[in-house]
Amino acid sequence: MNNKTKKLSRREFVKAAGVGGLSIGLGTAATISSLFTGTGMAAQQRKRPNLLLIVADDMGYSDLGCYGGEINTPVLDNLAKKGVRYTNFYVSPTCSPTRSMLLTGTDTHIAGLGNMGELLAPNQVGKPGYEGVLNKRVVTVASLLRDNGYHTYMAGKWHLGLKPDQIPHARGFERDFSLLVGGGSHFDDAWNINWQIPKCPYTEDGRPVKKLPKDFYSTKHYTDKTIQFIDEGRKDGKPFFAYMAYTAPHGPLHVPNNWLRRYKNRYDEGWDGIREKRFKRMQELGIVEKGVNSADRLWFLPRSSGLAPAVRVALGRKMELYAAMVEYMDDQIGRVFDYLKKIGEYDNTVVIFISDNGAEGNDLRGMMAGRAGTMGFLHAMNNFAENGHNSIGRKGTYAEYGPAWAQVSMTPFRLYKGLLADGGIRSPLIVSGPGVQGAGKLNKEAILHVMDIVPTLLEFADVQHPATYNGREVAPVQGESWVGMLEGGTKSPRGPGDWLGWEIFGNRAIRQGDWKISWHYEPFGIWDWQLFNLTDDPGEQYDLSDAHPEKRKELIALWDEYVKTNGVIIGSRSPFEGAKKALPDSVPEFDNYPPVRGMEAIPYKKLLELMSGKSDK
Ligand SMILES: [Ca+2]
Repeated sequence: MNNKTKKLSRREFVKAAGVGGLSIGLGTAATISSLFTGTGMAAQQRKRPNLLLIVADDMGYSDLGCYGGEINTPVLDNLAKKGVRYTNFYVSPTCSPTRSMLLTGTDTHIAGLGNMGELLAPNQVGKPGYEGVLNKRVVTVASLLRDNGYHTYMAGKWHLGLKPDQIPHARGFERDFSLLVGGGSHFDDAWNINWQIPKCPYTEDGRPVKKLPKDFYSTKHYTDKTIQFIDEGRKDGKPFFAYMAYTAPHGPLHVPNNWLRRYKNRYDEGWDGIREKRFKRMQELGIVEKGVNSADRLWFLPRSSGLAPAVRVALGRKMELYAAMVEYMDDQIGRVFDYLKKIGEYDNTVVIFISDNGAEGNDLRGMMAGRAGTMGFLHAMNNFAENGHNSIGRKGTYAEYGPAWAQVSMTPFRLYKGLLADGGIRSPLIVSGPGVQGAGKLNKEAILHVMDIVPTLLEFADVQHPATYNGREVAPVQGESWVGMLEGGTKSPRGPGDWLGWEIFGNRAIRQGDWKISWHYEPFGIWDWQLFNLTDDPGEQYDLSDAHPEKRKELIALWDEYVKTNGVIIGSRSPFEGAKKALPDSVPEFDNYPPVRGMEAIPYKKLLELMSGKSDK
């Protein structure tokens, strides 16, 4: 956003070069030469590529093998070898705001998700940009591509509105199989997390789905549907845009029965050791620089070595399920790639892979279920109550892996989903496909944003973003197209003066170049602005406000501009307003759990002896 100079789109550049000669194009040497090498040819002279946008739900920055994770993800690792990985790609810290920007290219406070619909504050209700659904001030990339000769398909999570004029079918998707809400059971029982809509609503081709098939598992079904849609639409030779919005690995942690033991005992050692190993691999891969530190373990979390072995195994079990969900998704993405290879379309498909927000460290089930006696509590007790060590992962259970493992998934960053430290908003990004130069490389220079994806897809498809759509004015794109960068002309679509902004639940942040300011409710921040240098300190551990007061001031001025440009209304209530009271100031009184002697838990027999006074040791 906020580019000082207007950039020419590929189409404008080709036109300018053709009419007035190369001198008026003022493009880079590489862009000019691409005119002659063929990568920048006008639409009519080249085949428009298929566009495949794959989104994971709540997956962490460092989970994939190609980002340093120990989870087995050969398909995405291979995609990274064929394409380019980016280390500075940003999303919103929660689901629906990211999706609003992903599909419209403009800020979430304009697109209708200024706040999540489920969590609107009283002073935001009824205000423009706070509809809680994708509003009519924006047009989706699906509508524009559909109107310009693309088939448009979606399978997976929508989370941008339930009513007939708000669903994927009404917002540009010719065919869809969609979960309309934020998340729930991954199986055919379809329990929603949210008691207000007890069963998850799904649509297929715009019509409500009455019953899911008995063997339904989210990731598998969305993959089947994507392949089916592409297959049924390919006769006419039109290119496709497919949006695969997986719900993995969003809670509840559910995996097909034959995947339940896939990572058995792989996480018994606990989070600290796994996190250290990830960090080391990330440095070896060049994802993070040698010589920088990762964020400290969050102040309210115990060292994993202080846990009794049986407790470590029980908590590691949750990470086993999470890892299995991620690998299963990777495996299913492989099915789509295999299918595209079989029909000869793989090499003509631009693939973009991202996660929609940071890994989930909040107790979502707790937030939804609330306290005993509430409807949410009854709903959770009734449908997600069986959560023993041997049951989790199966239908009817609700497990999440909690903040300690979320921190592992977000190595080396601080915090996680819902918050504006980079642990909430940094995502992996892999881009591959025709014209993408630099196979296997890492790009660490470009600071990219999820709003960039719409202008990128439109430029690949040679479609202009309009000022009006169906007679109504639509908000302009704020993102920057990556096509010039992908084709090797530039390192980044943004210059040193460009910046990005965020606000949700009253927390705020601005990033410009190496610098970031953020404002968080206590105890996640200090209820005031803090200044960080992300290049030296990606874990946001050192507040440089006192050392660089001028820089802090400059970035606060950008925040004011962000509020003005996007109509931000700080909520009168925030889900984080009580966090200071809810979280302890430090690791709760003991470091060992359960109470241990040395590293041994107290055996039950010993406990009985202690209780009966037969022993005092
Ligand atoms: Ca999400």
